[in-house]
Amino acid sequence: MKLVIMIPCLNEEATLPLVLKTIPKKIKGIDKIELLVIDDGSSDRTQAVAKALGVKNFLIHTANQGLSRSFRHGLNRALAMGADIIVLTEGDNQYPQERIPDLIKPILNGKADVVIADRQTQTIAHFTRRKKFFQKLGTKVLNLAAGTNVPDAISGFRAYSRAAALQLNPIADYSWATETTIQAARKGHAIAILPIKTNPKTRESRQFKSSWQHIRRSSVTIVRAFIMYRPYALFFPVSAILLVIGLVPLVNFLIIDLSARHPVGPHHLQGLIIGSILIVGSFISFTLGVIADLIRINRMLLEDQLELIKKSSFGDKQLRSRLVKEP
Ligand SMILES: Nc1nc2c(ncn2[C@@H]2O[C@H](COP(=O)(O)OP(=O)(O)O)[C@@H](O)[C@H]2O)c(=O)[nH]1
Ligand SMILES: [Mg+2]
Repeated sequence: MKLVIMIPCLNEEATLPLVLKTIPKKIKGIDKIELLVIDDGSSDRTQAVAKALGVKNFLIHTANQGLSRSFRHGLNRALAMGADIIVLTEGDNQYPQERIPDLIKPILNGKADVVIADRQTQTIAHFTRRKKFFQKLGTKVLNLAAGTNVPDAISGFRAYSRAAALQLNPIADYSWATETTIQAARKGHAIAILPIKTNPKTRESRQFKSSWQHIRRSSVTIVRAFIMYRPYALFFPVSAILLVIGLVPLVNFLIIDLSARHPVGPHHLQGLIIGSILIVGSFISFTLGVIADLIRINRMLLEDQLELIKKSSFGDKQLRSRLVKEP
């Protein structure tokens, strides 16, 4: 069993030594632990510091590409390194690396494919009330979209089994955490939760500069999650509501204006126009739902192919036997 611990870093020379120091050297059930530092265009001595402390594997972005891409590239590199389990932590020493053995336990025991550390955000002293509120709200809506029960949707301390990692394809620029949670759940991987206590803050979060930015980004992520994974849950209710609201003035027009009782007199053309617009809107929404659903199905097929391509290019041992077994 090989464990690859990946640490995305953007200028983390000051805190990376603390992270590396607290990573366990030996874990029961694991034969080999390898570290992978993802240097996302750092302008400081992150790489030199990591090298001096014994890190051998680097994935280097010569310019900053953002955490989402760092995560995606890192995941592929870890798979290519032959990881059976992949752990993700941060370079700012926010997470307690000493808990990695507990984090990977559900995967080692075959109980889960994804383990997400729960920061228990409601108890973190330096989080403002507003931050806590939106954290809670965002997590609730995400769970609704994903059909999960994850208490901390954006936690950056996670473990993935190889099987789960092969199936994750986050596409958005900043929402890899929520996206991969949804993808793992939708692909039928059990998700386990590990409650943790975060380390004292070493610096401000650079990902979330303000609550409003966080809300804006989370809203886009969640709407996109619905469109991508449960389009009918979004478009069909909208279509039904528009249909009902549109029918009222239209029926009213038909009864009043087309009935023989009022052959002349005031007409209700406004009703006809408004009703027609709403019903056309309802039809468009319904059609969008159908198209989005077809695209969702296509994406599933594409992802299956992508998984096979990844397996063959990462030299997965099981691939040949699986292909023989499943013609
Ligand atoms: N903010 C940010 N972090 C990055 C980037 N690329 C890699 N990282 C690393 O991703 C981790 C998360 O960033 P951080 O600022 O701690 O945000 P947090 O998730 O809110 O704690 C850190 O280890 C960073 O060094 C990037 O483009 N922006
Ligand atoms: Mg952090």
